[in-house]
Amino acid sequence: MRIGITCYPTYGGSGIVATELGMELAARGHEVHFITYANPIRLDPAMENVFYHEVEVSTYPLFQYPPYVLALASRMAEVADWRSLDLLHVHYAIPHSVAAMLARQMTAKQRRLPYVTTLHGTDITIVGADHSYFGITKYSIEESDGVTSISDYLKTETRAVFGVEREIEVIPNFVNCSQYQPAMQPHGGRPRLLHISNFRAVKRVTDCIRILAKVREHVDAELWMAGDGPERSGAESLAHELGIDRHVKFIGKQSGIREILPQTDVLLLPSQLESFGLVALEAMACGVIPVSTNVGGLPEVVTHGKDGFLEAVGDVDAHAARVVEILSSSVVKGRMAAAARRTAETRFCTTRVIPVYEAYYRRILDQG
Ligand code: GMT
Repeated sequence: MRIGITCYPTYGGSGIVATELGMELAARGHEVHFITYANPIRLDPAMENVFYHEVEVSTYPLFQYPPYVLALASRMAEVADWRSLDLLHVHYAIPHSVAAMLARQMTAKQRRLPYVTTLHGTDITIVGADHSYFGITKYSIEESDGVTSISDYLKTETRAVFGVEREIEVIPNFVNCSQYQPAMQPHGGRPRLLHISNFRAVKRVTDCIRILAKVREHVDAELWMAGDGPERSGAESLAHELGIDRHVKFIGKQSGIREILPQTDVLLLPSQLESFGLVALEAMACGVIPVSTNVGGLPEVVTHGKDGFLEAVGDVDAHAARVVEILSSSVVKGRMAAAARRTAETRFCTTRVIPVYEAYYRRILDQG
């Protein structure tokens, strides 16, 4: 198949899923065309069967807001025409689904160009639900030739928020279990907690600092904070206030997260909401145990007490107690790390999930 993929190319789970999906499809012999405003961070553009088409958004003094959707739709239609694309697959409904809908209309005389929209989270729960985008988001979802959601939770939420009745296929996020592997040897340093995110309010990054402070009452642990965003300076100040800044390392944005994960023991994910929690899955594949919140799609990924822990949002005492429970017993840690790896392998490996996407594309193409 010849597939056009559009996503947010910067840091963020939806762009990562789209990029990894594209590369996996390319490795299976499909021709994959990324149509984005910048090179997606995890994309290896030198890869066989992968092509990158930049969307240029020119501006003009008259425009208070440069019309990105129009530039994207034009580029999608152009690439579809030049490279005879079979379909477009857009990640994150806003505004990609609308651009794909326009591209489908623009090319309708020459070819059928169906588009699949994958819903990731805040495109439904926050941005799409906002009054200013509600109508167009609902319309572009209903118009899509196929709609997928990364969890059952998000499917249910989409129905509830938008009242859409159309079919929504749940295809979970995935991890490449050969690339994401547990460490061969224990890392040898102090027990190490890790948090990875875009440091937005929804991630509750200061909870990580409070959790570490409580954990340190029992275990000499340290915390690595990977990523960057608006809440970083607040987290740094809190670490200083609590007198634990020596034990917290802000390591910034990281593109090689699969090298970092195996050097850690526990992943902290105290988010207010996660429709899936891709980072929890990537951690589990590396045998790193997630201690996260019991929200959104996380219970579809983590089984409480077996391959991780799920606690209430904001209950830092409970999160800290779980971390101490893991770090205080090599038996508990070993059992849960192995279970986490097994969950990733048996339910979420690329070898299982990518064929589901391929079959879904074929179904959409066969409907034409
Ligand atoms: O909503 C966001 O935080 C952005 C979005 C993204 O594009 O990074 O994240 C969502 O998609 C990820 C990949 O499918 C999921 O793992 C995240 O759980 C989801 N975030 C939320 O639902 C808050």
